[in-house]
Amino acid sequence: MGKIKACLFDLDGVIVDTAKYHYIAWRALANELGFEFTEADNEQLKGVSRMRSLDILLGIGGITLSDAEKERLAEKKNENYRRYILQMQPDEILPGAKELLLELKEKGIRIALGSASKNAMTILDRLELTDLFEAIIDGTKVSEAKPNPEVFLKGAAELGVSPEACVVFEDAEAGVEAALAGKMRCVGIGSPDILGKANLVIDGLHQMSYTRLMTLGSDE
Ligand code: B16
Ligand code: MG
Repeated sequence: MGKIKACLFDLDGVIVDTAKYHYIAWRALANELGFEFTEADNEQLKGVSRMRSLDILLGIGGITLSDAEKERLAEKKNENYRRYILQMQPDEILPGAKELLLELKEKGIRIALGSASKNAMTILDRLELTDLFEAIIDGTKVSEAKPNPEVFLKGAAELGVSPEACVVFEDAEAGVEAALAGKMRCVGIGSPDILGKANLVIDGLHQMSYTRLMTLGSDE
């Protein structure tokens, strides 16, 4: 295990909870198509790309559509979702996230974003966090979805840090798998039942610090 030089952060579920807005927008679409979409159903969409999310939703409703129609519905959902994220405020940043980013930056740890979202820039701007990230890799910059490690490997490359010196923070199982596939260490944010493959699982970034980060790769 090499020295830790960089941290790569997922966005939704790690820095901010946008899942609630995704849920409202996906549920509206499902209702329009004539079926229910529950909060439990929404769990399946976390960390998953927009088009894959739509496929899962249509599967729940037992609906088959043409690619053109799917594009139209994904766009419609996104327009609805953006109405919510354009109203977001910095106080929606999850506990401890900004404090950790500032502490790591001060200690010389390099910081990148690795998110599946094509709306990541809008969200970071609304939260006034954009300047804290040296590299931002989002859904507009990758061709392979998590668990493929592309998003994190691109982040490490843009920082000029080797994957072995990176730690990824992720709330989705596919994201943890992506980090490990990229030969990075990973801290899971959420339940050990789901994120058990991660090197460490915590409830949120309020439980992380520079000192604790440095213990990763040792015996913790
Ligand atoms: P968009 P992350 C993911 O973000 C979300 O968890 C997932 O629910 C969403 O479908 C995906 O972004 C795509 O988002 O529609 O904004 O492009 O967790 O990878 O930061
Ligand atoms: Mg996430």
